[in-house]
Amino acid sequence: SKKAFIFDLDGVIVDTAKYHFLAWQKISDSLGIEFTPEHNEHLKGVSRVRSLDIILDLGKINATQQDKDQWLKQKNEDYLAYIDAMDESEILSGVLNILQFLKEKEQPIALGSASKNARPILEKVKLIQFFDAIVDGNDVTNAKPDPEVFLQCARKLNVKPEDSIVFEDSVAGVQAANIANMTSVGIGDAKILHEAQYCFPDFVHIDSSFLETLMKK
Ligand code: G16
Ligand code: MG
Repeated sequence: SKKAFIFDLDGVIVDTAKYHFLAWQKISDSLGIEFTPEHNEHLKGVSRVRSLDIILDLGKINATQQDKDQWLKQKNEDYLAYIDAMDESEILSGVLNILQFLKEKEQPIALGSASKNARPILEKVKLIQFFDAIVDGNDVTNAKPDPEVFLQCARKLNVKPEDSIVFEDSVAGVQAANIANMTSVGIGDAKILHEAQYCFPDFVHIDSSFLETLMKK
């Protein structure tokens, strides 16, 4: 039977976290806030607006909405300059194989991301044609772990939540999939993603027999 295969973007299809980091670091530096790669871990899967608030909290900075809007605009402009330089070489290992396999098996595929820049990124790395539905930061009001983003994906694909499979690298995203009553597959460290029903270090470790098992369920 047909299952919905739903992919997160950052940390699952491409590693854009490094570009978010560089763009946030520039803002932090200009404000005299120390912002480390470790701090950046807490911004994964978190919206742009919420990310700025977390950084300002770090520096104990109170800012006007006008200032915040300016920094958000600057951050996105810098981030988009990195995105503009992306190409297919930035697709994470094993991702292309999995997408091709699922297409051959005529399984519906969706993207479920918090990013407002998801479409241009998929276009840059030339993967957009694989996706039957895209739900991103422009479509949802409630951030992960709220299941809204993944439930919208299933609805668009006309598949029941319980027949949907989510690939996620963030704890909040795994929780969102579980709350949605979907099968959660963690991509990353199994200790961190212990709430996921299955976990793999990357897509290279996911073989076709595992995917076929999911399809038969
Ligand atoms: C991604 C990143 C987050 C980023 C968010 C919003 O989420 O993990 O760090 O803050 O999108 O991105 P933008 O500023 O482009 O709207 P995901 O859900 O793809 O992992
Ligand atoms: Mg992610």
